Amino acid sequence: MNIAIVGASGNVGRKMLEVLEQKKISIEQLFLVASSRSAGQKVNFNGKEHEIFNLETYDFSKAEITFFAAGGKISEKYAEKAAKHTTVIDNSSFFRMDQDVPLIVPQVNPEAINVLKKNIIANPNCSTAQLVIALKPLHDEFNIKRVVISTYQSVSGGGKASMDELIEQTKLSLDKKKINSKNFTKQIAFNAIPHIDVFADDGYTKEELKMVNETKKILDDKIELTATCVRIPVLVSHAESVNIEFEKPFSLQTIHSLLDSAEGCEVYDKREDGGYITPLEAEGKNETYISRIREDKTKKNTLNMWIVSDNLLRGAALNAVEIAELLIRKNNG
Ligand code: 2RA
Repeated sequence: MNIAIVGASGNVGRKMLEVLEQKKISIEQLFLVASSRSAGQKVNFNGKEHEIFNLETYDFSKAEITFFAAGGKISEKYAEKAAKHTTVIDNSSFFRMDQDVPLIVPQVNPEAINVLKKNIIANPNCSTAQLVIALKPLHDEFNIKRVVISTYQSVSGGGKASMDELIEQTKLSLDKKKINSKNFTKQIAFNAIPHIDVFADDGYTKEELKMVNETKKILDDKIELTATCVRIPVLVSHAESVNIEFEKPFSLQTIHSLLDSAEGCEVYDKREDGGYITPLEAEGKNETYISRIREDKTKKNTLNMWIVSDNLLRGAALNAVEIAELLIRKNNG
């Protein structure tokens, strides 16, 4: 299998290399591709140096599978052209709601891979991926009616420059120096910003609309959802406070065991000091953690819980590589 990564020098591209090394997919040749700014740089993969190719002149027929992790504009410009020669797994939002492009979390809707009209598969938004992986086993059993989500999203969702800026702002703030935010709409250090991605006319942000629309596409169009997405001064991992109303009554014990046995999920819920998972602990882990599971006593058949996952892994690189594994299994019959 020959594999290519477009955006190999970015946050998600570099994570993909780490995941591919761990997964030990048998890769014959790996092609790393990026803009002219990074072209020519050398990157180590499995103990071997790989030179980064220039996207503008790269030949997409070199690899059977090509990951795109360079943002929506690059996917818009190059992915359909590339898909004539290679199966594209796209991490951007550009094709996610395209009816002819499956949007996949392998543990939730693997069957969607069977119809590949454009030879492009979309990877969901990070905050959606960790949500649906936890909702799926509960929806199968108790039928979800409505979900209310508040997110606590790390700055790595905004890229490497946002991570660097959080560190820089934190130092400036401790030194009582003036802060001019570049990658954030307000100071992020020691703050929380209720705004991720651009505003739509109805007052929701695009990040909030992505959570709603993508969850419906992946899991079930009938589920009603509403979200508030907030950026917090954490480097990696997104957390979500989630309120779920079911059609059927549930027991907390069944919720625990369904979540704990679901592939990709792990329950850590001790009802004591520190008996929950925080973003720092989820960093670098493949699991989506669920804690603080409790009944919402104000509404029938309703539950509260806390979901935490490494946004660069489940929300991006790991999910994309698992889609590739699914594709390879399908192609091998
Ligand atoms: C963010 N969800 O956290 C976005 C990244 N895809 O900004």
